[in-house]
Amino acid sequence: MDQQQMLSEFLKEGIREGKTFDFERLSNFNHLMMCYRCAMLEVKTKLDVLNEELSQYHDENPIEDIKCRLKTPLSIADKMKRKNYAVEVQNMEKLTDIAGIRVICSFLDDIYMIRDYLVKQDDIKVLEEKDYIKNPKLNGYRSLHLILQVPIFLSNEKKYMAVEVQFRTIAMDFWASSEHKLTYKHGDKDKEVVGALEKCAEAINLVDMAMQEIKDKVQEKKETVDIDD
Ligand code: 0O2
Repeated sequence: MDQQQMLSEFLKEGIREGKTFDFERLSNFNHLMMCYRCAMLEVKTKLDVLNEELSQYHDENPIEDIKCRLKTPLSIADKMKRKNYAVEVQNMEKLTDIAGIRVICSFLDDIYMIRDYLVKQDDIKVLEEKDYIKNPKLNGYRSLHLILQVPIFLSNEKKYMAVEVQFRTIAMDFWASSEHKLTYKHGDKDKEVVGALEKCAEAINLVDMAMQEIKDKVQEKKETVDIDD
């Protein structure tokens, strides 16, 4: 899809309402999407740097995977409509999840360790934090969500952009992506399916906690051996 098609997809609703397509809008839209891409790169680099350092000094990689995505124009427009914003470029920055990063960690404690290291960096501001691990959603969804604000430095502009970061364990990610395919996006509220998914979320949570316990014991043993040596 070329950039002009992307914008017209985004502005479809506006155009239907009789607004005209113009190149200034196209250029503003493209500029903003580029800014979101840059902000996503900034945060991804910070996470890569932390993972690199932590892997060097602990013999484990706390981060298993990092996935980045920019919302598609259609999904931006859909969300704006859901929030009752006019589908216009100047309203895009009211959404805080156009740039999104998903950080998949091995263990529960890795999530909070990486979170703490990330938010203490002095160019990062936490705009919002939702801990769906400590307070899971009713359907069983677990993840730690942060909305961060980061500066990006362009040739003649410094701009603050919002980036959503979701932290999950591998097990939580397995549940969330399966649930996403099965119900989340099409709003299927079949009681049996919802109940079964809730049970799976509970089982997954028990596995995450058991794995954390094993990790703590292994760590403890290692420390005792190190002291004895
Ligand atoms: P996508 O396609 O993943 O980007 P809102 O986004 O306005 O509906 P809010 O409060 O802004 O709600 O966001 P919240 O609750 O922090 O969750 C936003 C994102 O978290 C979603 O983005 C999903 O990625 C994920 N999420 C939240 N709840 C669930 C859930 O029950 N199941 C699954 N699988 N994912 C969830 P998007 O934009 O909806 O979708």
